[in-house]
Amino acid sequence: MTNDLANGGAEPRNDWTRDEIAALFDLPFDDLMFRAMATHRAHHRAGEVQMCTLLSIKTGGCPEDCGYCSQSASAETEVKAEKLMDVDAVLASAAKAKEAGSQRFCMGAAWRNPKERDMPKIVQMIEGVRGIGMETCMTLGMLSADQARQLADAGLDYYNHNIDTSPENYGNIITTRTFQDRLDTLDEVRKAGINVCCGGIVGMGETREDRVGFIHALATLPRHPESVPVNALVPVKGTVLGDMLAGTPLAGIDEIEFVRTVAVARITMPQSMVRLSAGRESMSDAGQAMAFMAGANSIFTGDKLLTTANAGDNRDAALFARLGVVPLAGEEPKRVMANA
Ligand code: SAM
Ligand code: DTB
Ligand code: SF4
Repeated sequence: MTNDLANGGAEPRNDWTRDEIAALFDLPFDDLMFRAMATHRAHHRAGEVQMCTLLSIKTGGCPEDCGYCSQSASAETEVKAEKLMDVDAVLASAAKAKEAGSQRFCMGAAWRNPKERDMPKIVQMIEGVRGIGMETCMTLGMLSADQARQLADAGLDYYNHNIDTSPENYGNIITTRTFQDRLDTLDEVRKAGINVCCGGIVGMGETREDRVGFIHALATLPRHPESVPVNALVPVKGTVLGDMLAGTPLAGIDEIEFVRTVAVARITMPQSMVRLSAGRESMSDAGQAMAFMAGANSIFTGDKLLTTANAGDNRDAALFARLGVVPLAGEEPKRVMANA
């Protein structure tokens, strides 16, 4: 296996093979953790965790059929379809998040793709949130080249668009779009010069081989995503996967296997921010501590994700104090060059 430690601060690799990634997953847990910690320390300040806050700016009624999602019109959940929020309400929410110590404000819409009539409001939201001094992230579904350009011109720092799982497993989870559709939008985002936030979900009943394929797909993108969210499925009643996996503490994955996934993401994408995303609410403090040790260096703060509950500021503050973890000191967002 190639020695990623010898790589030090050098350029990350994009030529990982599936076998190399499978071999990382197979390592004895302490060896895997040792390598992940060493990689983390070579590229990041250990013990610092970035704080991001989510807001659902357009909730529910989504035409896509993602089997995990409370907001799909095909799911029978308690989430009601709402209109796109007003700009002022979004900015008030961002200001509150900033006051609570959050660095990045991530706005999510339950759309297959944004419509042209929505774009002026979206642009105002980006400009307004940047105006209060926060990094901006949006996740609005598929984008055309022109929409990606409009978002870039408004100053959007990051676009979140997840590949969610391995290419082989994708069709078992979502049928209304393809894995290639996701790659196409990621390409438009890159070409527009917006930083990429791209990850997925584990604990959806996938195999280890699917987790290998998921990390392999991310780590062999032409350029690694600047942010890699690793979500654990939050099982929501009325969704296909929620109903299938309800009642198990961390849905379909145990904490050790979850931490292994974080560690392999850290080793293969050394410069990326790896976000311990959905699912923290049902994780033990020890599980979260291991995930930070494995190289996770970003979280979602606050009581709510998009539609489901999150660990909350009090629990996070208590955990950070016990672990000696501090919020990442604010840094100017790095803008990437188009086609770089
Ligand atoms: N509609 C847009 C899209 O799908 O691209 C943006 C919003 S969507 C809710 C953002 C991401 O949240 C999904 O790609 C998925 O990875 C994650 N997500 C959604 N529901 C989840 C759940 N129940 N548990 C864990 N992650 C979830
Ligand atoms: C991501 O990977 N996780 C966030 C964000 N990107 C948009 C969303 C998590 C959603 C969890 C389920 C919910 O609250 O509806
Ligand atoms: Fe729609 Fe996004 Fe939910 Fe899929 S994950 S149903 S695209 S909101």
